[in-house]
Amino acid sequence: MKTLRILLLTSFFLAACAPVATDTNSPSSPSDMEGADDTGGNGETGAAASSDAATARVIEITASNWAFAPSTISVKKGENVVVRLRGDIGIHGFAIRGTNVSVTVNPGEVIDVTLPTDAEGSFEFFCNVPCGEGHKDMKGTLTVTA
Ligand SMILES: [Cu+2]
Repeated sequence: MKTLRILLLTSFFLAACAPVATDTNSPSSPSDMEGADDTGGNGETGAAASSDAATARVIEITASNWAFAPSTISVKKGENVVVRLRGDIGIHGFAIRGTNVSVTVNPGEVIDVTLPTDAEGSFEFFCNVPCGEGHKDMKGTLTVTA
């Protein structure tokens, strides 16, 4: 029953999307590349999320006991940046002061975090999960330059 329902939903969406895509494409320019991409993207689940990560600059940060590596990262204001947080040893948090960024990463886990780059300045990032004796030293600096 579940499969049937998904099939019905999928075909409904495809049926609903197809005429819209054709209508918007035909009068303007049939060879429009953006229109072609949109039609393809609608059929894929999670296409929006993966295309975000595809256009962003990815900075890998590893969290272990008791440090982030690297502990200083620098980005441009307005730049599309994703921090790929990789859990190595221990369970740690990754939070950026003055922002709503706050995630927890387990050993072996990889979490993508979109960096807020709308404000210039120096922002401390730190572990906000009590993780042992080095917890309070587990911090770094995010610099957003003009
Ligand atoms: Cu900690």
